[in-house]
Amino acid sequence: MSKDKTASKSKQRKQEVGSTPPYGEAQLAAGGELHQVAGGEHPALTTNQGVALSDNQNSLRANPRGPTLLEDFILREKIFHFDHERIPERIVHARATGVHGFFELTASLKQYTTARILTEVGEKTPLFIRISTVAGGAGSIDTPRDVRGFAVKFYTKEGNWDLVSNNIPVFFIQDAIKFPDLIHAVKMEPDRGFPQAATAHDTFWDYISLTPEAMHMVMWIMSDRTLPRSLRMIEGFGVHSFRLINDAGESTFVKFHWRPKLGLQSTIWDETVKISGADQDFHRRDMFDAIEAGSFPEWEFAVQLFTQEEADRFPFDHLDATKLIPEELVPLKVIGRMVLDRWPNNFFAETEQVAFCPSHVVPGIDFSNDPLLQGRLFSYLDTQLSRLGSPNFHLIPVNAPKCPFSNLQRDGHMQMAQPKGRVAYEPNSLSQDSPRETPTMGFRSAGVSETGDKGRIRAESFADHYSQARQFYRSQSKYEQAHIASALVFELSKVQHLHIREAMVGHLRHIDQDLAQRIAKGLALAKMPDAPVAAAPVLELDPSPALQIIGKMKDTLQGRAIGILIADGSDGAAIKKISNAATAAGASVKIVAPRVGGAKLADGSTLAADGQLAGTPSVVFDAVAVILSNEGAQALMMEGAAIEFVRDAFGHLKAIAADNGAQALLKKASIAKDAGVVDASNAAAFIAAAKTRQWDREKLVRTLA
Ligand code: HDE
Repeated sequence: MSKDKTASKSKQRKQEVGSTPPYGEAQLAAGGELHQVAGGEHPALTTNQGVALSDNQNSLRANPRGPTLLEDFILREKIFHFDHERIPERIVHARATGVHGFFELTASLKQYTTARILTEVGEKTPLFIRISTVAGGAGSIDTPRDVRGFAVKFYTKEGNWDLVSNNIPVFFIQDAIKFPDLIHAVKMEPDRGFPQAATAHDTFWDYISLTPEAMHMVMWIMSDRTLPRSLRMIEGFGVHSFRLINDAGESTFVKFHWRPKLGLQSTIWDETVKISGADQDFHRRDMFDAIEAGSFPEWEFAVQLFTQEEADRFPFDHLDATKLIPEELVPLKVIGRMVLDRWPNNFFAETEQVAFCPSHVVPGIDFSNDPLLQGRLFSYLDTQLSRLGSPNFHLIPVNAPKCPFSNLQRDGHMQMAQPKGRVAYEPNSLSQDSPRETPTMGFRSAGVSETGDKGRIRAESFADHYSQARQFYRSQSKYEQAHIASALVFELSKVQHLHIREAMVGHLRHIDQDLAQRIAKGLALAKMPDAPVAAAPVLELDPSPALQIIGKMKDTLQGRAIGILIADGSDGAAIKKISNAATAAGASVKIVAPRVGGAKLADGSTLAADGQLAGTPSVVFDAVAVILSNEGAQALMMEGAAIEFVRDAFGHLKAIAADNGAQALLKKASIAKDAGVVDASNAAAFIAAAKTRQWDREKLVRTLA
């Protein structure tokens, strides 16, 4: 039989399967595979050269059961493109969530800067933000104990400004030359390829124990700051000092801060571990859901402004990225707001290909001499070339400025622009419209004079490694101190080498003797290790309450989630009462039932569930209600997931509302009554308790260091 005949025969064998959704116009072929046909709103499927495909289910074969032909350019192009779909992931900050939004200036900094984004009140500047974890690969979980990157690209009228920040205001190291070692130490150990996205291993703590300048950052990463409840509830910090320059050419130092409108909120460690199992995309999904629901996350943008003379009086060097400037010393001035309101069209095109560089600043903003920042100014451009493969990465839509831009740079891989004319140099006399300099408005650096001897010398003013670590620890509430201590015990218990555990406890002695003792006890050390020599005396700095999380939590259900566990026979009115009260308080409400189709309520109606019990544990909620009939409770008492639902809510210090029927389940889970365990009929009491966490309960549910 000729090939032509085979082809026409197989065509004849296709049968129409109708034009109903979700198939659309479709045919079933003889092999049983479905062919969806272009038409209506569906355009023709083509190759990248625009050639329409007649069949996207079968490669070209010599005969129906024969070898595939090399001439099949359609197969070749499709698989070729697929094989190259991945680009190198970021060496750090590979895992992230990206969102579009805008910045609106509410107070002008005209006195300090010429940057129009900081002087034109009411002006809305589009932006793209990418919030990341640091250590894990692109496919790692959203919720390891880790710093969060907080990188914002402002598409200003004067060019792109990238403020590439973290959710912690200090950093591990003082000098860029140490960064590759720090990252090699925290990443999975090279011989064994684990652990993924975790600091709790020998190489990380080995490096840290030999790097006293990291101690302040260690206090921050051991706090619950690294366990955010939501990316909508974290702060952002530019970390380094930058400079603002005004039209007289005068410069002022500035630190940048982002403060979440929903308040700061973290989870606790046991909860985080369980969230990681329940939903690996917990933060990405949370952000997606919020944007989809039109509940747009918002941050205040604030600055700390100070002069060289003021900086000279600080008891630390502001050029040292392991130091922060307490708000009590230099208050924050709120100058604007950021609203995130649009999810990207395509994760890869935008979140993956967005390229941030701290060196992207606009006229009126300049750098300080912070040696970490100086190293970053070099590093990021380099990384974009290796990831995106071309010096033309600025032409990718998410990276391109939204203001006009033109220069005489030409060519290179993946050039998308088509510059006209014969002139690609400057100065020139042959072109009437080629780009030229802008002496008054163009970018200018601060006129700072530099003196001193060249050399590899760390300034003595960088030598104090413990004072701000102590200040941070002592500024925390007792609950937060216990969490820091317990995190240290947890992490160091995962370290196999005793001498590393001991070295860390030695450092802690400089920070706080009581803390060192708690850790030594938690690790069952035989004796208290010696403290290492401190390069500078440790100062008693005033406590800074602004460094707490609990103090910055808001008593609110805005942006939070309530889960209501029901089963067959539950009381519909009781469910409605809790649900209405929670919704009125700003929470989103989800019904959880043993079957996703829902439960048959006492009145015979069916209430659909948003989540099935086994896949929707209480860790994904901020507070829970349990509404059960006696029979429903009896059934759920046999269900491990139901017992854990209430036991975990209790263990994670959350409010629980329970009706009469649900009491049996609470009893089975050994839940003792306290201020956070309320009767479901008292919706107001439940809402009040749900807005906070029951910190005093914690001593009953776990041993903290
Ligand atoms: Fe980064 N950092 N970093 N970093 N960093 C990168 O750039 C680097 C540092 C931060 O969402 C990389 O595009 C060096 C401090 C964020 O795409 C890389 C040093 C702070 C992001 C790089 C630092 C940050 C990065 C990896 C020491 C807080 C994610 C991929 C001198 C202020 C940006 C990339 C995004 C990403 C280098 C230290 C924040 C390799 C050499 C301090 C938020 O270029």
